[in-house]
Amino acid sequence: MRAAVLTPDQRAARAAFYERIGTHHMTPLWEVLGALVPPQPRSPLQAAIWRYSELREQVMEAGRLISAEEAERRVLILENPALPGNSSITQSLYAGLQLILPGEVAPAHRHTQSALRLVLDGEGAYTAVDGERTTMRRGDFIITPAWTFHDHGNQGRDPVVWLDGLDIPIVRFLDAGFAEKGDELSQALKRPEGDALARYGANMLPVDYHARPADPTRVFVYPFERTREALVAVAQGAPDPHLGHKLRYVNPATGASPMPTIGAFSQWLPAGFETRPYRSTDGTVYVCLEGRGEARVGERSFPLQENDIVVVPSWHELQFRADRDTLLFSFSDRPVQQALGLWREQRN
Ligand code: GTQ
Repeated sequence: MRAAVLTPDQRAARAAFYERIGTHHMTPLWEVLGALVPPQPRSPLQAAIWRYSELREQVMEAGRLISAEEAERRVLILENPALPGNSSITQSLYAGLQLILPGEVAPAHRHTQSALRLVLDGEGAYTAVDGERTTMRRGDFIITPAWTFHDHGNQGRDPVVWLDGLDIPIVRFLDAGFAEKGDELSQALKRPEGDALARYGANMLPVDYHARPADPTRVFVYPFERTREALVAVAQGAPDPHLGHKLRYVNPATGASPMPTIGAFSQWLPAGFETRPYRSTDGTVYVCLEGRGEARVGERSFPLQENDIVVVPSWHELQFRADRDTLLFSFSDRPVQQALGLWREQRN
């Protein structure tokens, strides 16, 4: 709406009109057009950090208050401070810290929401996806595609904590959520551990397997060891000024993101490196897996240590500084935006 000087009569006439059309469930576009069609994204979300060293105790306390079985999933949701009660960390994504104690089982279920896990603390737990287990090791990136049965268990001696990332807000927005429980607590195993990685993740595919473009990957674990090895090798070269050494995880059968709604990335920032200011339209969750440094988001600055989680809303300017060799995992809705022709980035 262009600013105009109104007489009191004009003002009153409009107010009365707005009230009258309100009874018909209508409202004037010209009062809200600027907010509906902004010149650039103005995310209502806040940049924020969750420091693992401060939160670990709270996660363990949850373990004393409720069992994994009773909770179904014992998770502390990471809520964006600007949207309390909304169970989301960005507009489109959910994140939470899940705990499973030795001997526990988180029962089998499936849902139309897609999930990723990034293992942070402790070893000896497993996730089973569609009848195959994978042992969870720190830094492993594990996915449970939409509508695949999954359960978690811990046969080791340590409490195990991982970060969950799900597309819950996307599915909620689309009113497309379905879920069901499995017949058993832990699903029966159909294949030995490592089967999917061997069949789909060794630069080969089963001879008669042809993925459709939007199919999620059958590789459901991306072992940290391999990720790290790749980044260290790549880091022999010159870093990108804005991104350091950054790779994206893919479905090896298609080259697309592992799951259609969530993109995931891993990046290496050499000690002493500082990234140039960068912004993109995909609000992103970063996890510091190794190293230490600082994330600057707009006017705010967050010191980063191992297992700290930072959310950077859409179109917020971001700079990292690495005080030591630093390895960051991140995830966002980038594949959704790219499929819709919406994704943009800006390098300053
Ligand atoms: O592990 O299946 O954080 O269904 C939220 C919903 C984890 C899971 C979450 C879930 C799960």
